Amino acid sequence: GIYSRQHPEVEGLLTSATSPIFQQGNSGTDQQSHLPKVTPAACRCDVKDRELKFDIIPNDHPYHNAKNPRTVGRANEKLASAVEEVKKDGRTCLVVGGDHSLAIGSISGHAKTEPVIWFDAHADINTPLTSLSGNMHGQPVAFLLKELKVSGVPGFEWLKPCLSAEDIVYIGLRDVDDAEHSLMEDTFKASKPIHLSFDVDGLDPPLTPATGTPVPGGVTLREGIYVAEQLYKTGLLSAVDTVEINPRLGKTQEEVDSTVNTAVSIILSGFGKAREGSHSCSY
Ligand code: 5AB
Ligand code: MN
Ligand code: MN
Ligand code: MN
Repeated sequence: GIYSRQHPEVEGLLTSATSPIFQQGNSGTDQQSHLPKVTPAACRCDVKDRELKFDIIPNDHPYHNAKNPRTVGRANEKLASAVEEVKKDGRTCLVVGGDHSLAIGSISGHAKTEPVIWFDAHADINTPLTSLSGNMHGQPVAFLLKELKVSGVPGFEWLKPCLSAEDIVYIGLRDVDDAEHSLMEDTFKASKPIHLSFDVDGLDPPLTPATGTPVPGGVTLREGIYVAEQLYKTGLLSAVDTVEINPRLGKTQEEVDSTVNTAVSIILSGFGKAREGSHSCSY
């Protein structure tokens, strides 16, 4: 998105303060008291607030395994128009939710379809047919993807899927349902060979102290291994660099060992070594 540092203009859409819709799992918990007030003073932004109110649609029975489809669908329709207006004014849009089903409206309203970074432990790519929980917050990606062609859901007649698989980057995934695994396998088919150039200083410095230019606050070992594992699972990893490992820079034998051991675990993961307890799946 475009965000001007000199004259940041932010428009905040508060979606959950007065409405049970978009709350975690649509469970109706009151999150209002936990919401920080976004003030111009806090971030030196020119903030324009607006609060959206949503209708609860009566007799909103499930569509397959999608709960409250009409209520969530109409609310998202409203949110999409609000986001669209904010973007027409050239402002940066901040939506404070609320559960993740609101991404359907928010991303649709953003329409220009910038790449989306989906930062989440979950893939949220269940469809009304695959979801085991029935919760809409586990389904927004499926609703947004052109490839999945989710249709016929009452309340979502307005929705035109606006994302292609190549527009989404997932970060943080670590709890993906079996059905989601299969959907992702079919949808996010990479086709070109992949080159991984892995600089160990991307990891948190205590993991690889024997490196030349450490920077505080990096990726955890678990996260690094996860990246390597996922790349292995694509079957397309055709070259790997592991760089900036410099045993001479270790101040103690322990520092040298931890650096080397960390690099070795990343390499092994990139070449198919499975962790204990890692999700068994078809790829
Ligand atoms: B959240 C689960 N995959 O579909 C499902 O928090 C969890 O927006 C969804 O990422 C989690 O209910 C949804 C089991
Ligand atoms: Mn959630
Ligand atoms: Mn989510
Ligand atoms: Mn999640």
